Amino acid sequence: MMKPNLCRMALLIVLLSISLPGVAEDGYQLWLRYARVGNPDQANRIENLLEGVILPEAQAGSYAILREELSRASRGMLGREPVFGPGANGVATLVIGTPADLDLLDKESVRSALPGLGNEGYVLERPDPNGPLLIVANTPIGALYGTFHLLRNLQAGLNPADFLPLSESPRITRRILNHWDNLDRTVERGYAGFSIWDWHRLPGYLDTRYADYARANASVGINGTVLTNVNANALVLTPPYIEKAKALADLFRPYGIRVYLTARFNAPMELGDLETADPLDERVRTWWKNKADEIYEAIPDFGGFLVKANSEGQPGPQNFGRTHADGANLLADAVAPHGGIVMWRAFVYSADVPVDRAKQAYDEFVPLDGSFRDNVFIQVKNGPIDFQPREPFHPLFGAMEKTPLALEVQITQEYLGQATNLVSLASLFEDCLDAPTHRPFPPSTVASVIDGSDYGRGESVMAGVSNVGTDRNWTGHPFGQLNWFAFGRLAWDPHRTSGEIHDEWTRLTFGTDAGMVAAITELLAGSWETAIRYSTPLGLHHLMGRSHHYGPGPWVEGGRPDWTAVYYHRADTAGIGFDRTRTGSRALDQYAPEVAEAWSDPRSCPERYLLWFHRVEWTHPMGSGRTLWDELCLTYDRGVKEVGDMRRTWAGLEGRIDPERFGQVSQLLAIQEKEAQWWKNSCLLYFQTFSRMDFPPDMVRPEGDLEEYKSLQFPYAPGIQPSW
Ligand code: GCW
Repeated sequence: MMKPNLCRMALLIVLLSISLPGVAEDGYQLWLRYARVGNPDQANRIENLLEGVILPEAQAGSYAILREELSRASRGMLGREPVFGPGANGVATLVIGTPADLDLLDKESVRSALPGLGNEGYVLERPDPNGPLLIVANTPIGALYGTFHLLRNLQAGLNPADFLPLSESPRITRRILNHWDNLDRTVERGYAGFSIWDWHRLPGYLDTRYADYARANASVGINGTVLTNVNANALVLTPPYIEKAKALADLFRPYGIRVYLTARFNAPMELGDLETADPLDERVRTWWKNKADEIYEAIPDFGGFLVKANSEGQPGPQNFGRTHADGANLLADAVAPHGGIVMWRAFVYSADVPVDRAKQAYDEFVPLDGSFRDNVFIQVKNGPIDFQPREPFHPLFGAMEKTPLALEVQITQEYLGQATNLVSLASLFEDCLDAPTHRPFPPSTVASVIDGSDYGRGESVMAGVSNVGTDRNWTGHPFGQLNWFAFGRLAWDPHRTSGEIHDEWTRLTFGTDAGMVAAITELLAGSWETAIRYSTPLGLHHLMGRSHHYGPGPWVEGGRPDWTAVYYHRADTAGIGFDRTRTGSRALDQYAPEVAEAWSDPRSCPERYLLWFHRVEWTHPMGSGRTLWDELCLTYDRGVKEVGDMRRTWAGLEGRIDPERFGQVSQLLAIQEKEAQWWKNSCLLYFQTFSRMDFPPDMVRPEGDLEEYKSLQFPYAPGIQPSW
């Protein structure tokens, strides 16, 4: 037994080591580090706030979590526990709860804000300048979200006087992580180790990571998690796995998080119960109804099913001569009595259909508009191909007036450098959300389509393919954490800007030193464009290595055409690019006329989309006055140089960031620079075989040997689906 004094000293040492600059941090705490506050004024303000905290008593549930979070925050930021209950002289400094829990209704302003807040919103205010700060919500979850908001702002160094009063509620009702996690713990397109779901030891053993995962999600408002891969395994629908999923659902519930599962369409057959999965067959309908009842019996707030059907080898209703609507409605009817939803993915395309892959989802789904049940969401990727470094927004957004659409973005960086490249996806998500669709009516944007405001709909969904794994820092690259954070912040409010998110995340993750924050936010602001420049500039897409998608592979050909690179860039001696105008695949016609018109002329089409929509000659004149070839070369070159700049910026932060994360990011940026050079060299040497033009003099000439680049193999690159 340690003596009490020793014990206190040990605690002090631990507490000090959490926050001292220069002490290593392993990244496990994510943006919830609660580092010791160095600024004495801010420390004072926080101290004053936490010296009389009133909140409902609870042994378990959301209020217990909330109380523990306040304790952690106080221990970290101040080095001591908050005072729960009235402080000295019986004074309350922070009061948290719902009107039912607390006698708060005498505060007129709070009362009037509450009806509009829904189940997840909150008010933060100090109605009496000398009185307590109030966090009021309609539910304990709302109170938890409000508390996270306050703690986030305090950690970021903000003074409550500058942000009070405020009230917030989410613009999107279901903010869901999609895990492409398999039951054997591999993660498809996962670059941060293995799945955090330890299926074998569930339900008996609950890894402490589960609660930390839930906290992290709740802190940014994520309220749903699809536990399993869309390339689905029917086993997850069997009783032992339902028990395992229930254990997670029970743990996540007080954090406001619901569990969802992926449904393998052929499950009634694969689990050995029926010889068909035809959605119109009565036995199949009964099977799914019973299955849904069984799941809801175990998990009363089960969110519903996510389905990938008739896509990349997954079974679906078309195997039985039925439509996507027949399939989606089958599952929707099964979960409807329990309030569940179905997220049916629009990521469908077939090599047997002789139509531009970019057009296929629209062609398939628009004719079905109006035939889906009310609890079906069609889940659409941000762009029409597949999470490429940059895509124009998907033409389905705004094109289905009678069917709610969910937006699916990819947080894991399958095509954006995986876990070795520093790329802010806040910029990519923002670019998509802000895109003007002109449909259903100007000024519609992807955000106003998916948050339901254009249609006056109450329910809405935004999904993000998770980048979380068993790596100590959760996301592999320390900056991958930003992309998880950004997803949550944008799903809560799709109108937030990437600049705000960068600033907030940097302060929470690295501290509030103004020079450091300025340097990192600048680095983040350019990082997405930089990655596009050195990999797929000017509208190029799908140039990556085969199957593992790691690194460049513009030469990939043979096999299924729409899985090659040559299908997309179409380079030959005459030119390069995919003609999607009326002289080509006519994919542009799937957009609203205003959009199609703006992009249809190669001379006026934004250069970022040029080769996405147009096939042009190598000498095509660009806005800069240069030829396309020269512009392409200089853009790749610029991308590489910008990674050099990023390295220099980071190197300049030595001593201002803890050595562990500083060292990790330094090494990763060095890898990123090599990979950027590899992309540039491979792509330019390859494309030069068609352009037959010299490299412009004002660039660093590509080095190396094309044949050697082509011969590189990566048989154990991470994230490949074992069955592929
Ligand atoms: O991006 C592609 C991936 C596949 C993935 C598929 C999809 C889950 O390469 O690994 O499968 O998209 O979204 O279904």
